[in-house]
Amino acid sequence: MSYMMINNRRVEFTNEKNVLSVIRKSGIDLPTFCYHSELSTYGACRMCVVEDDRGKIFASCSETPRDGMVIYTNTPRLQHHRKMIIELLLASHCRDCTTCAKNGVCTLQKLSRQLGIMDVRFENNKKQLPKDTSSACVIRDPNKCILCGDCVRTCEEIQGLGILDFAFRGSKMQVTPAFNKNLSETDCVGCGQCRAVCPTGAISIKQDVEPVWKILADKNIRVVAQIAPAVRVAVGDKFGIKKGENTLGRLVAALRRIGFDEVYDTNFGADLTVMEESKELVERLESGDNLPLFTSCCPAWVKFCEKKYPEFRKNISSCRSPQEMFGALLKEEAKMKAEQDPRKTMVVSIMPCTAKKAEITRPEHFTDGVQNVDYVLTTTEITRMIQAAGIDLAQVKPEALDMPFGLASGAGAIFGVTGGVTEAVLRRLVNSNRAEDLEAISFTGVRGAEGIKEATVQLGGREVHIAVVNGLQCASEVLDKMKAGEVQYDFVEVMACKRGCIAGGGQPVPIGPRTKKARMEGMYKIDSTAQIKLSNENPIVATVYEGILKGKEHKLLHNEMQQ
Ligand code: HC1
Ligand code: SF4
Repeated sequence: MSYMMINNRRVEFTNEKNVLSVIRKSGIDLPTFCYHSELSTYGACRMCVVEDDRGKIFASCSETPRDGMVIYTNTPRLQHHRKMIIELLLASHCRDCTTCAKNGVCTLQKLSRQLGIMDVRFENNKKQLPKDTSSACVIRDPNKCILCGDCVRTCEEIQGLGILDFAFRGSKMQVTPAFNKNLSETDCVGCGQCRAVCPTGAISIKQDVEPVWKILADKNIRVVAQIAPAVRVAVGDKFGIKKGENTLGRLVAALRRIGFDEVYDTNFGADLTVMEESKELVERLESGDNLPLFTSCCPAWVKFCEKKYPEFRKNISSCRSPQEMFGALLKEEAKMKAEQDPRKTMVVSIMPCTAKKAEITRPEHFTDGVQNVDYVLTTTEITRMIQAAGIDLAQVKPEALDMPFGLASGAGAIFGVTGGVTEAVLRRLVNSNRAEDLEAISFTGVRGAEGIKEATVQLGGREVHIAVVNGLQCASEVLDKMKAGEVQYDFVEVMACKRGCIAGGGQPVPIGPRTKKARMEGMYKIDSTAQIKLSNENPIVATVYEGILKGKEHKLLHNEMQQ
């Protein structure tokens, strides 16, 4: 075991990739703007500088740990250095913190406070640039960019898209799409991962809070909420609730208090997706057409496939995503009950995802000309609404979801984590709720954080080859290999965000490795304590197939434009 001396204390290390990781392991939260363990090391912000015993100052993120190293992390020289960096950043930064989307969660703001910067000596004479509000998912404000490059590397290295890059030189340097285009003119898929890593308000979520307050106040509108699987393990973050804890009951109570008429579970929509997608897989396996079947619940992935690999468009499942299936069902139910309740029904989805904001506007997600889902609020937006209403989620007594759509299986719950859709479909096809069988499915290789996972299972007397992918760069790798004939699959699940929706672009930040782990564990815990494990064992699923859905399964649950 090697060791180094950090601030005169001995710290052991093994395979940490840089000095910064050893420092953080020792319990010191050294500040950085540009370091993320899953991205390449950029070393540009210089906030993580340390000093060695010979007075040399260096960036700890870019230095390999060596046995016997002696370093100091908070000397007067380092304090001066860090303060100077922040002052210079503030000198060319707009100062509208009170109205900024990142107010309270901005790293620049946090470090200014921590380092005791009370005044900025330099005047900001930088020309103000226009905001880019063209995307349905995120807003880009170049005036708040500190050029850390986190978004650039995330988009390139994790998503393989490279929409954003550095342009111009010196004091004119900017992060922008190529040719200074608006995001809506690029191949941006709206996943919001750039927003999730942005330390300031340079990239923020497109807000739908105001129109939702408006409909909540309108007595002629029945406002129905559906809550996505991954929201419940993240919405507690800003209320001091333990990371990864299931706060569904508290959230339901809070939504009722802020005016939602009914509150349902998107996990129920996921159960419907399992029913339809497993049927579709069996049909395609029998016919041999359009294999592999690609999942369709992640709109960022669907858009990516359409733009970058249009030759595979036909492989995407015709199933609507769970939020869309559920939205269509809720609108149909409202139509059938119009005589008893003449109010207009509007559906608001509470989602971890920014791309879902664009999904609801796509033409195939209208049924008979009516939009299935009217608004998407991210976990971050609903957090703000709950706070604005003066509600402390940690103090709210949990309440049950409304019926009839408040009952979902564990299979529906795990949609929020990479591999969950596949596991849920396999449960349906194996059709056994014996503990050994459920465990065997969970051990096929579909669980875990790797970007590409492979599994082979026996179904109906044949081997079914599966790939589970998270991150669009990994999706490119798989599709390129498929094109080259190097791999062959029958079923491919793709989620754009690393580890799935638990780390979606609309979730509360920061989303570090520990947060991701806690949220993943939280999702699996919901499943392990669920009384119903299989989607086809959810009694409400059977009821809706016999009732509202009868004869309308395709119209309501599938993407009509694709058939
Ligand atoms: Fe997801 Fe899905 S799991 S896509 O990540 O299939 O957003 O949570 O709601 O629709 O169910 C997101 C999450 C979510 C859908 C489901
Ligand atoms: Fe949205 Fe989930 Fe896809 Fe991320 S993985 S873009 S959160 S649907």
